Amino acid sequence: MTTETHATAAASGAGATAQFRETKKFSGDTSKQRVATLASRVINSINETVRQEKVTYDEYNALKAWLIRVGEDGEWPLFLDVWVEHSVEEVANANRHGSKGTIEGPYYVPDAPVQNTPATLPMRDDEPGTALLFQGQVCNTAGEALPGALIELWHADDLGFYSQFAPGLPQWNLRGAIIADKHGNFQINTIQPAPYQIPTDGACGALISAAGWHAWRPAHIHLKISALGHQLITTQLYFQGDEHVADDIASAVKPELILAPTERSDGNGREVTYDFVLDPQN
Ligand code: MBD
Ligand code: FE
Repeated sequence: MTTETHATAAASGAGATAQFRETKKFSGDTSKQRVATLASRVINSINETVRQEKVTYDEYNALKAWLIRVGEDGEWPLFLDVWVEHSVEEVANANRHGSKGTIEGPYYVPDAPVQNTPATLPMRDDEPGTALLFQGQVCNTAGEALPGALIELWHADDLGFYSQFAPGLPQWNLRGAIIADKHGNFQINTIQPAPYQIPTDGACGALISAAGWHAWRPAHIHLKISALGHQLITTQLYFQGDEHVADDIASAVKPELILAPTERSDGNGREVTYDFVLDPQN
């Protein structure tokens, strides 16, 4: 039987690349001046590194071979989201006053099944992992509830794999879109995800092992919170006590994003409350 444990870097990379091409539309109207500024700064910083570190032809050719492999493995989305996106998010959200955002990463899929609160994320009958009740309220920066706010969430399973990017998982496993009630409240039943390991058999894994780094992201739940007239926030929530909270390979943890779930009194797993504050649309 094919299960998520048979995931390969190349297959999940191909999936992430296809998803990006399908869903991320951007206008190609950046001015010549802007392109020239950004491209020359990046190129200059590479040239500076070469001069300062006296990079050899062997090292230059190893870089060339590695870059070729990143493309072959479909790992450009993974590489960029792990090592670059955090600074883009920091710049993009610098002027917000509401809840903290963080990176989206490569595994968001739009149009997950919509449910009203209280909801249970789509999952297998025997979905492994500790049950988690995730609940809270969506408000504006004035503290007023946002009725009908949309909470989209997606996360890895108890083995650290995402549906649609690893084989053998139902299409919408552990992915959903939940509509808050008239008080902006939501209650979502799911399971606690496992920490995520960057695939070790692809180009990014090769870089990580060649550099002597580790390949882990702390366990996390991805979210997009939106409401009419407000700025959508893309974020992630982590779990207190996870050893990788302090050294996320993707540099995407912020102290405000760490959950501390408690045991439920009915013995049914754990529960945690987290409220979201959305900034008004500019
Ligand atoms: C993930 O699950 C993720 O969230 C990021 C940012 C990169 C790789 C895998
Ligand atoms: Fe993730």
